[in-house]
Amino acid sequence: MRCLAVCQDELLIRMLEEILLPGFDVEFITDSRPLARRLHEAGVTVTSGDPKRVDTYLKADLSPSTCVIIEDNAQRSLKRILEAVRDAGGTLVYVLGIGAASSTKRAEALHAEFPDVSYLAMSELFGGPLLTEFSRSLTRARVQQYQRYFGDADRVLIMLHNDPDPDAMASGLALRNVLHRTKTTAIIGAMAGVTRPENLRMVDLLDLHVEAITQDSLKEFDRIAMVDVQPHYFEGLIDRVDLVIDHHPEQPGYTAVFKDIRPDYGSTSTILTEHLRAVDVNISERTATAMLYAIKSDTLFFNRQTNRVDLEAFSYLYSLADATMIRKMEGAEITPERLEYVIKAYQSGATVEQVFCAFLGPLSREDFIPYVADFFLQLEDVKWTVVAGIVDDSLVISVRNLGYSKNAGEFVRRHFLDIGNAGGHRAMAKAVIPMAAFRLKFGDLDLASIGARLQELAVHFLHDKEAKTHATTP
Ligand SMILES: [Mn+2]
Repeated sequence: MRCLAVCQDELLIRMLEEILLPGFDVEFITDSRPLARRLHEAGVTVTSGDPKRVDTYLKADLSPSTCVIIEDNAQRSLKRILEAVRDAGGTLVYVLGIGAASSTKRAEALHAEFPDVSYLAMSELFGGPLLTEFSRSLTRARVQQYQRYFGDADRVLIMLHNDPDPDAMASGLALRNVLHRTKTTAIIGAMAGVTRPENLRMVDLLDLHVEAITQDSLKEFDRIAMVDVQPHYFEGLIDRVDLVIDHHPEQPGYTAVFKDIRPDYGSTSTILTEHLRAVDVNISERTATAMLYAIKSDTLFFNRQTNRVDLEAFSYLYSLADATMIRKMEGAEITPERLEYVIKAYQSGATVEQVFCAFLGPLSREDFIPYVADFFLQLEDVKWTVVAGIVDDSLVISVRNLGYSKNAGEFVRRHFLDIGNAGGHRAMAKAVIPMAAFRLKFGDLDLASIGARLQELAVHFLHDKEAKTHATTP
């Protein structure tokens, strides 16, 4: 393809030549004779001419299929140049903004008069890659610092939260790689092991080991790192660590020699992907698979709190990971036990005004509750699910909705924060309330009535909010 570039700046000409030459037949037009001569001697195809004159383009053999690039260095002659190009029959026209103070305004003004001309600002074209590079060097400096600090330790502990999830385990693996350590010199551990079936399946398929850590065994380590969790979680057991890498909001009340906490990231694995890339550590298929699965599950496959960086990490890891393995791990979601609770919920639950509500009774494990809540959200005509059960004498409630309706977190906080733990996002929330406290507030309900009471609360909450919305709308 033929390309005619109207430029006055030597740097821009040399850069465009480098970028376009392999695919395009490029010819430059400049109004400075000395510049044209110098570039010509350097082997650049360039002619000098007045870019405001139609015959300059006719001489250059401009046709409707020629791609025309015009440098805009904020001078007033741009319109006259564009008119000349148009009159000479140019149709594929691009303006490259360089040094124009407000490129958006300039682009708009130009568009009004020349609707077919595309405006490209140089700062936008280069900004993205350049900022990525800069932030990578910042990350590199950070990572090298903690690598050195961990360098002379005999035994390192990488601590995860209780009942570790995919993000915690994948981050543990990744950090071990960043530290260039093996499973004997960097132990991945937790105070309470993995229980959820899909997480156990991940442990199994990827041959992971999460060691049981006790308060006593903490002393056996020279350095302690924490991933996907912060020290406050351990309620005083660990108040000082060497490194914290986490994507949950930063908590006070502990000291860490190094920390990298980024609450706007969808997963800790995303942060660690950046660490690995910043110091050019090879990511094995196993680690990439674990991290990819972690990003998928922590962001609910980009359905919640996802950032551009999560997508970037995901697409980077995708080519390194084993996709078949991930499908196998995901298949573990459905187990006979879970199906039993789905059936129970189906039989005992009810849908009222698009709110599905079910009470599962006493349970051996908590994860049945969010599982059932997620499951029924797939039902046609269900927009909210509220599923509860009793675990260890506490009422555990999971709330889900399709995200574009009212806030699930606000619902649980309004009704349960005064008697237990309650919190969450717009689309998913959870409450854990001691049964005694629940009975004190809501009366001594029999088991069959708890579901119905929760449903009333949810339906009422939705109506209440609607009423408020109308009241504030004039
Ligand atoms: Mn996480």
